[in-house]
Amino acid sequence: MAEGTFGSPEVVEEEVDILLIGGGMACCGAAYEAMHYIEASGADISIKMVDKAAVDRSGAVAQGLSAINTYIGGEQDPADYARMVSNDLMGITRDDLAYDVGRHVDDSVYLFEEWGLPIWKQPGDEGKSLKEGGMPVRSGKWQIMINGESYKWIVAEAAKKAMGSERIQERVFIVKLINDKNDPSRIAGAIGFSTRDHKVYVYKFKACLLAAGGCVNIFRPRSVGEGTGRAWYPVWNSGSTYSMAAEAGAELTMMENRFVPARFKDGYGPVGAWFLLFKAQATNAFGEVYMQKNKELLNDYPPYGQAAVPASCLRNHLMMKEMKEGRGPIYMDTPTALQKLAETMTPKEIKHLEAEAWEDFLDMCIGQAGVWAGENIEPEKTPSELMPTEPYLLGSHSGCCGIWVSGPTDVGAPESWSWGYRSMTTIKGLFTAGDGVGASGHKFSSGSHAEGRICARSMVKYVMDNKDLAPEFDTPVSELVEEIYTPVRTFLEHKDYSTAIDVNPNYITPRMLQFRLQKIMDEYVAGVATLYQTNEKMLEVAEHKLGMLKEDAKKMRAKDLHELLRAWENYHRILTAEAHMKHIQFREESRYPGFYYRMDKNFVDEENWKCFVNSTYDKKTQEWKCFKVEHVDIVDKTQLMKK
Ligand code: SFD
Ligand code: AMP
Repeated sequence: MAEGTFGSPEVVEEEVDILLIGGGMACCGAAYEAMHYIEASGADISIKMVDKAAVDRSGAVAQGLSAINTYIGGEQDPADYARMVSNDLMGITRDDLAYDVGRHVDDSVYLFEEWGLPIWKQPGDEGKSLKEGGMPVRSGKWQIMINGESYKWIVAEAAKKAMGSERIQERVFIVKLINDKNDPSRIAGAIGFSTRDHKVYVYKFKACLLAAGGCVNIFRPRSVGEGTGRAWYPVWNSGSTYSMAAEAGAELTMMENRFVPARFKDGYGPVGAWFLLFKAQATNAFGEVYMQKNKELLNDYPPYGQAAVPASCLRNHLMMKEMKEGRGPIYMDTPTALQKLAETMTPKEIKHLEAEAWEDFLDMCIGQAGVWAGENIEPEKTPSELMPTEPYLLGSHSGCCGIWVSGPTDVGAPESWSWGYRSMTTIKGLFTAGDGVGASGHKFSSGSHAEGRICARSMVKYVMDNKDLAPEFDTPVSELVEEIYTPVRTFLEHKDYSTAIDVNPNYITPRMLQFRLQKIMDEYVAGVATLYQTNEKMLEVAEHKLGMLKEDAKKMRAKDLHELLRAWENYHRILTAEAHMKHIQFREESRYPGFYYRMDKNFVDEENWKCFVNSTYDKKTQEWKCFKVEHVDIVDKTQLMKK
C-alpha cells in the first residue's frame, strides 16, 4: 500500500483477539493482568493496546496525583465501602459492583508500591510495605497519601513491561466500534486514525475493553479567554467511552449523573487533601462555615444528608446557598488550618508542612501552584477562593454515569444484573472499566486499575470460550474510512472559496462547533450560567438546539490531523451531551442537589425515582430510549453512616 497523504490515508487492517481502547488506569490494569492470564492459560491469545495519547502521561493521572482515594486497608471492609459509595451517590448505585471493586482494590495498591510508587507511612513503618502490614498515612477514611508526581509513569511502565512495546500503539484515536455482521449485539472491531501519520487503523477482534475515560468540555468551562484549556478533569477525555458504546448498542445507565467538584478557583486544584489531611474548613466571605450554618438543609434529604459525611452534591448544595444569597466568595481557610497544625510542630516541621501544601498541587495540578505563585498567595497567610466548577461526566470519581455492565455472581445481586462475563456490557465481547462503568463511582485511580484487572480475566475467559468465533464487520471498511475522513474532504473541497481560512459558508471549524455545544449545555442543561438550574422547558430548547448542532456537525472541517481529532472528539461529546440531557429530562426529580436542579421537580422522590435510569441509542434513527430499572440494596444500609 502506498504511503498515505492528507486526503488519502493509508488503511492498515489488523486482527487480534483482545483490543484495549485507552491507556489510562483501567487499561493499564487490564494490560498487566491479561498477560498473566494469557501466559497461565497457555493459549495463543493476541492482545493490543491503543491510546490516543502517550501511555506514560495519558488520561486523568497524566499530571500525577497526591493521594490514592480508594484503599480499604484493615480498618474497614468492602461492604463499608459499598455503603459509602451508595450514600455519596444518593442511594442509587450497584452494590455488587462497588463491593467487587472493594475486595480487589488493595491488590492494585500493593502493586503500585511494588512498582516504586512512594506511599506515605506512619512514623516507624517507613520501611514496611502496605502488604507487609505497614500503616499508611490516611488523609481520610478511604484515602492514603502518596508522592505521586510520577504515578502514571509507574503504572504505565508496568503495563508496558507486561505487554511489550510492540503491542502498544500510541497516538491513534478510535472513532467507532464496528458491530458483527451476523449478530448485531456482538462487537467485531474498531476503527480510528493516527494523529501523526496519514493512516487509518482498522482492528478486528473477539473482545475489547473500551476504557477511554469520562467526558470533559461539554459544558462551557469557567476558564475562558486566557484561561481556556484549563479544566479539572482531563481535557483529552471527550466522551469516547459513552458515545462509542451507545452507538454500538450498549445500554447506558445513570447518564443524568454528573460531578460538579468544588475546586480552588481558576487553577481547579482538588480540595480533598485540604479538607481531610490539613483539616481546613470552607467559609463564606464573612468567615462563616457553611457546613454548620446551613446544616438544616440536609434534613430535606434523608438519609443521605444525615450521614457522618454528607453526600458530595449536598456539600455543594450548602455552599451554593451562600453564593446565591450573595455571601460569596467562598474560601478555603488555609491559614487557620496550617496554624492549628503548626501549634505542636517544630519550625523545621512547619517548613515541611508548608512544602506539603505546595506539593499537593505540584504533584497533581500544577496550574493551581501557578495561580498561587502568580497571585502572590501564600497558603499559610492567605485563604484561597473555592468555586463549584463546570460539570464533568465520569463514572470513577465522585460521579456514576456510564455503561450498564454484568456484575459478579457471588454477592446476591439480582440475576438480571449478571449475564456471564463480569464487566461485559450488553453487547457481546464489549467490556468496560473505570470511568466507563456506570452506577458505581468512587473507584478513583486505584479502583479503576482494579476494575481493569477484573476485565482482563473476563476477557481472556470470553476469548477462550469463543475460540471459533470469526468476527465479520457489518459495514465495509471503505465506507467507514470515507466517513472518518469527511471533515478532511469538506475542507479540501471548499478551502479556496474564501480568503480567510476560518470563514467559509461551507464548513464550521471544530473549535466554533465546540463553543456552540458548550453554550447550549451551559445555558439550558444546568451549567454554571444558570447556577446548575434547568427545567422541562429549558430541556426542550436544548433538545431542539442539540438536534440542529448534530446536523451542523456533519459540516465540520479538518484542515490538518489535529483538527480531525478535534472534530471527532466533538462528535463524541455531542452524543454524550445528548445522553446527559435526555436522562435529566426523563428523571422527574432533582436527585443530585448541588450538582444540578430541575427547578420544576426540585426534590428527591424516593418513592418513584429510587431506581436506575438506563438508556439505549439507535444509531440508524438517532433516537434515545430511556427507561427505569429497579434498584436493589444488596449491602444492608440500615446501619448506615454514623460510624
Ligand atoms: O484529587 C482514548 N483522580 C483521583 N484518583 C485518586 O485515586 N486520587 C486522587 O487524588 C484523584 N484526584 C484526581 C483524579 C483525576 C484528576 C484529573 C485530578 C485529580 C486532577 C481520578 C482518577 O485519575 C480516575 O478515576 C482514573 O484515572 C480513571 O481511570 P480510567 O482508566 O477510566 O480513565 P483515564 O485514566 O483518564 O484513561 C483514559 C484513557 O483513554 C484514552 N482515550 N484512546 C483511544 N481512543 C480514544 N477515542 C480515546 N479517548 C480517550 C486516554 O488517552 C487515556 O489513556 S482528586 O481530584 O481526588
Ligand atoms: P477531591 O479532592 O474533592 O477530589 O476529593 C478527594 C477525596 O476526598 C474523595 O474521596 C472525596 O470524596 C473526599 N473528600 C473531599 N472533600 C471532602 C469533605 N469535605 N469531606 C469528606 N471527604 C471529602
